Amino acid sequence: MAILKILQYPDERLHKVARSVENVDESIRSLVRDMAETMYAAQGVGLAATQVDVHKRVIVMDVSESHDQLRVFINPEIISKIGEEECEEGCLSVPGIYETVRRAANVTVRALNENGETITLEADGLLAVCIQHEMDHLLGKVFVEYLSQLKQTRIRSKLKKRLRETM
Ligand code: GNR
Ligand code: NI
Repeated sequence: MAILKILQYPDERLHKVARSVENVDESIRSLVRDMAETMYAAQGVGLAATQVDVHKRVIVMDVSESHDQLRVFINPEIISKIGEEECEEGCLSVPGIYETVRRAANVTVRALNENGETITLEADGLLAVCIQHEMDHLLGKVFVEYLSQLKQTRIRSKLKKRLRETM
């Protein structure tokens, strides 16, 4: 297992579009294990492969308080979206920034798990928010893109400044 480096906004690689996984093989399972280790180490509730510079449609997630309910979504598709809800979001690629985003309140997602089996899950609450947030990453979209241009500019300069200070 390995802890992977998480790309930090504004890194243009966060805007790459991920490709579908053709075969859920040992290399994908190895990626899933590394992504899970990376997510737990960073104390996140989800991680998309895009964030570790792997442009494949793979997501790991664990919204449980006990941190022992890992969920894996490969080639996820949203098959139904209901309602709207606002939630304050954060992102491991945009550290220290928390902003409110409006998304569907309830989603049904179909995906493959790490064994290549089809799973269907209906989600609401944080799980629904997280699924949509991670699926955006796979499309090259970061949550700050839902904010006003002014806020995006402020966040970019804040993070660039912080990056300079830590070098
Ligand atoms: O750890 C995370 N917490 C979170 C909180 C509210 C809405 C979305 C998230 S996802 C985030 C981890 C992350 O960046 N995943 O891409
Ligand atoms: Ni994120």
